[in-house]
Amino acid sequence: MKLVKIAAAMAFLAGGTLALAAEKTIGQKGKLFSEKEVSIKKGDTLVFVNDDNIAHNVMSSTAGNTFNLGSQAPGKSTPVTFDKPGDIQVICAIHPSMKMLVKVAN
Ligand SMILES: [Cu+2]
Repeated sequence: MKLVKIAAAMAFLAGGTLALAAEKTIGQKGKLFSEKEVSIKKGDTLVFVNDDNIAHNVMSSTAGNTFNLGSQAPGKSTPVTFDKPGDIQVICAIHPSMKMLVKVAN
């Protein structure tokens, strides 16, 4: 009886962990990010998909949340997990028109 309860509690915890870390896809069609602003939670992941027909270079130089995906060919997708809260400016190093804000809540 006790073992059954522990197993049930562990299953609940495992499910809860999965639900906490969300994943959202951001496209880059027509030299534009699919969202201008997105609100996520600490530990969530954004998957940057290049659904355009040219290469892009998604990056951020916001202190504490810097990353640089390098040249991303059409059709490629790359996940980025945001571990620190704050407002993060995400840009494309090649196309100045591509900008978005990622708001990471604690
Ligand atoms: Cu670009």
